[in-house]
Amino acid sequence: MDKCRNLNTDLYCITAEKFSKGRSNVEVIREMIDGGIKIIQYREKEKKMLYKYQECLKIREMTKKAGVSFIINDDIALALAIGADGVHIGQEDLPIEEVRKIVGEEMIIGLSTHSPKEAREAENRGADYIGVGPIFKTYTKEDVCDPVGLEYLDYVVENINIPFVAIGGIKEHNIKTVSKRGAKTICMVTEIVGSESIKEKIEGVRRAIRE
Ligand code: TZP
Ligand code: MG
Repeated sequence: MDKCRNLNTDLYCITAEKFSKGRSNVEVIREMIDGGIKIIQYREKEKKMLYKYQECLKIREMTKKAGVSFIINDDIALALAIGADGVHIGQEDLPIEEVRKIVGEEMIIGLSTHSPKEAREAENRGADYIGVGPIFKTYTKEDVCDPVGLEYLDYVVENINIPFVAIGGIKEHNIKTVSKRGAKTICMVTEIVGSESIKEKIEGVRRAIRE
């Protein structure tokens, strides 16, 4: 089966328990799955490893049953330990070739990129998909760079031949700006996890893309 099949989707959701209105990641992910989300990334920077491992084991079971791809941010060991579908790394993590040696060919590797040069390198060096952003200003990520703007997205749409996800400050009210420029898969953190009803928000966002 094509390991990247679930990147062929409209929304890619990422966890952030501190913005989840008191709900656990397991509860949030249950709602995402019920809302029809096909790819989910676990991104928790401040939790202890044992807690993350235990939480991710549960999420792995839920996502597997539902046919949802489960990606772990940053932590290759955690991704391997729980049998994730993929790992998402940044520009300052291990070189992608080293990550590939560790995780093998079957695991998805996603890489965050912020410029045309980084996007071309990611493609040449074996990333399965890239993150493109932050498109707009975001307060969710702490060490984030300035917004890269829509011009970088235009570059990727025109020139890059692996799947990509647009990310950063994307909300229901501005998602159409991003989708109409050619981003097929859009990543959102707080807009989804911080909404009162995750299912209704997903429906609203999907409506906004279609309008
Ligand atoms: N990488 C680039 S921007 C970002 C990440 C993880 C955070 C995006 O969060 P939000 O809440 O969708 O702006
Ligand atoms: Mg990272």
